[in-house]
Parts: sequence; structure tokens; C-alpha cells
Amino acid sequence: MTTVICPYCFTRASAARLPYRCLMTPSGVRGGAPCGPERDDLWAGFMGPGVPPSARMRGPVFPAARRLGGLGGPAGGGSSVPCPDCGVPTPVRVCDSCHSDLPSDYCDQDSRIIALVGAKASGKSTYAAVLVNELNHRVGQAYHASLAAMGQSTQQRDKEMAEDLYERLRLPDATRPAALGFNDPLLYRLSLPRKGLLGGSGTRHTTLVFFDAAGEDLAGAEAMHRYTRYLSAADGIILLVDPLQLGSVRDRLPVHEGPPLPVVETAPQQIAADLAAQLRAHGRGRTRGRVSTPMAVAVTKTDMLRPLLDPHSPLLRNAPHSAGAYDDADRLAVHEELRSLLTDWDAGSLLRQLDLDFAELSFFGLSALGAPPPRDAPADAPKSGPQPVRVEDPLLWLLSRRGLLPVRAAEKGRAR
Ligand SMILES: Nc1nc2c(ncn2[C@@H]2O[C@H](COP(=O)(O)OP(=O)(O)OP(=O)(O)O)[C@@H](O)[C@H]2O)c(=O)[nH]1
Ligand SMILES: [Mg+2]
Ligand SMILES: [Zn+2]
Ligand SMILES: [Zn+2]
Repeated sequence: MTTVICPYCFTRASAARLPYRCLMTPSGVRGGAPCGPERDDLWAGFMGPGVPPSARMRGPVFPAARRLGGLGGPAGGGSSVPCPDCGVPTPVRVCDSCHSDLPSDYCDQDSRIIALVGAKASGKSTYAAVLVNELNHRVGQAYHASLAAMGQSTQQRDKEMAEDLYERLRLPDATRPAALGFNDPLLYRLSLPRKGLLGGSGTRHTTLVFFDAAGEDLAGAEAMHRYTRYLSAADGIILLVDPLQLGSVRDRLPVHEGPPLPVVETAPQQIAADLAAQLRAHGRGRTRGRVSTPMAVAVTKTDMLRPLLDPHSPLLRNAPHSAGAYDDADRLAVHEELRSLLTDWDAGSLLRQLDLDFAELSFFGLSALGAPPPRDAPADAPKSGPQPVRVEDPLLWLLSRRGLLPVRAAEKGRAR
């Protein structure tokens, strides 16, 4: 049975039971009258007072027909079902709890929610745009994977982001806070080869749900509250940490050629502590109070750290991905390198906070751009375009933990 999680209200439901929305298309059959719009108060209530009265009138919602034994019934989303009133088939499924429309292929596979958090200007939007591009090209090739944006809003946003970053070489604007309207989730279908036990093969599809929240909305327990349902439904969390926010990194960096250091934002240990408190309050805590949600902590902008790194540091090159397998020894090398850097930075306070709060923790280092933005044009990408390093690692780790990727295990006996 396929379980889907609504990417708007995060209610879980069986795909086969999701209601449909009639599209009110004329049937073309003489005498067949199309359905008219109806007030959707459930949806309007969920969206809040910002929805104008005219937008509340939407296609009527009707329940999925019940089929005994679940055989031959409406599968996930793909198939269309005729509206009981006008008889015209519709493929549109809606969430039973909030009546948000789901992209037509959303319900065909299980969904995994990956939460992306980090202080303002830690690099979330740049990271998300570059990650999608890498998954579509270099990383997708290595794993024979493909990533498809689902639904118009994700497709539109990806197109605009890619044009800005890769063609116009413009960095994303600051993300608008949720108070100015809820940002839509980013929805993708990730397809990976599945090796059958008996040598058979096929393709396994997974829905990935991301949110690119504004840093302001994560700066403090109260602001974060808006994202509680999303964070507590997450299968994995990627916490982005801007090293340029850490006092000892700022002090140690040589007077550099890049743009001036960013203004000081919410400390990453504050975000980690608030996040852990939210998750614990929603039952994601475990014995000894540590949170069970897997946590990928990624230090961003590693291009700026070059002067502080050994020339052989694993942070300076991409993971191998040889033979389409995720290399756990390589992950551990990065993890250990970052643990040792973080022990040193700001007296290890971020590291201690994370160790106390999270049971499943792995550290990563990445650079979305590969080089600092030009000094004279801080809102631009480097002249050569983004040349990312290790952007895919946190997501691949989270997927590999869920058994979605082949893994080349690290040698036994190595420290974790
Ligand atoms: N050196 C370097 N700077 C980066 C990199 N990625 C992002 N930046 C810088 O960080 C700034 C903020 O990046 P965003 O991606 O907008 O950050 P954000 O976390 O989405 O910020 P909010 O939306 O305001 O929360 C960019 O304008 C760049 O100046 C990188 O890979 N290397
Ligand atoms: Mg942003
Ligand atoms: Zn919903
Ligand atoms: Zn109808």
C-alpha cells in the first residue's frame, strides 16, 4: 500500500483513499452539463485569510470509490476517475485533510520528506538550486538516477532558479518569510534502479519533498513553530551551517579577496537547540532525550575555508560514487575531518550541542558555488558559474540510510 504525506499539511494517508477534484471540463457530449464551482471552505480555512472569496470557489471534491480487497481499484494518482456528477474523468487528487491539490503523479509512490534548515544567508536557496542541477547531471549519471520536478509550481521555480544561477549568474534573493505568504514545497520524483533479489531489475520511484524556508522563520522557537509539522514529519533533516558565522573562523581567515564577511545571524547552535526542542515536543525524542530524526549537518561555503584546510583534505574534492555506490568510508573521512574542525571552532559549542540533542548525526562540508562570489559583485555567482563540491553528500546519506541507494560499506572496526 502506498502511503502519501500531504506536502502542505503533512497528514499521512493511503494513496488509494485520496478524494478527487472534478476539473469542471465540459464533456462535449450533447446535453451533458459540466459541474460548477463549489465553495471549498476546508481548503480556504487551511490557506488562511489571504485567500480572496473568488478563489474559494473550486471544482467539487468527491471521494475515491471503495473497492473490495483493494484490487483493481484506483491505484495511486496516475489514473483518471469519472466524476459522479458530470461523468468527466479527472486525475486530480486532493488531500482529505486540507483539500490541497496534489500533482497528478504525486500519489504513485511513497514520499520522503527532507527538511532543509539553517540561519538566514547560510546558503539554503543556493544549495537547493545547485543540488537539483547536480542530481540531474553528474550525480544522476553516477547512480543511473533521475529527478523530475512535480507540479507546476516546482517546475516553474526550478526553471527560474536555473536561469538566474546558471545563465544570468545571479545568486538567489533572500527567501521571503512565511508571514508574507506560505512558500510552496518543492516536490520531486526521484527514480533509482532497483536490483531485484532474483537478479531482476526495475525502477524505484520516491517522492522527495523539500522546503526552502526563509532563515527568519527558523530564528527562534516561536518563528520555527510555523514549520513544526514539516519538521516533525521529516525523514531526515539537513542543517546548513555557515562557517563564516563562527567567531573563530572569522578571526582566522586571512584578509581575503572575496566579498566582505556576512553580518552575524542566528547562531547555528541556537537553531539546532530550537529544532531539537520542537522535535522532542512532537515525539521524535528517544531514550536519554536525544532526537531520533537523522540529522545531516553540512558546513557550507567550504570554498572560503581553503586557507584553513590541509591541501589533501577530503573537503576539497567530490565523493567518488564509483560503480554507482555510496561510499561510506569517504563519508566517514569527511565526518571525522569536520568533527575535528568543529572541536576547534568556537570551543566546540556547536558540536557539543548537536551530540547532546541528536542520536543519528553525520557531518558534511560542501560548497554550492566552488568559489566565493566576486568581490565587486557580491550578488553574482563566480564568473565561471557554480562549480559545486560535495553538495550531494547529505542527501545521498539520508537516502542510503533508508535503503534507497547501494552502499559500499566502510571497513569494519573504523571509528564512526
Ligand atoms: N563563498 C560562498 N558563498 C556562498 C555559497 N552559497 C551561498 N553563498 C553566499 O551566501 C549568500 C546567501 O545565500 P542564500 O542561498 O540566499 O541563503 P539562504 O539560506 O537561502 O538565505 P535566506 O533565504 O535569507 O534564509 C549568497 O548570497 C552568497 O553570498 C557558496 O557556496 N560559497
Ligand atoms: Mg533562501
Ligand atoms: Zn493536506
Ligand atoms: Zn464533475
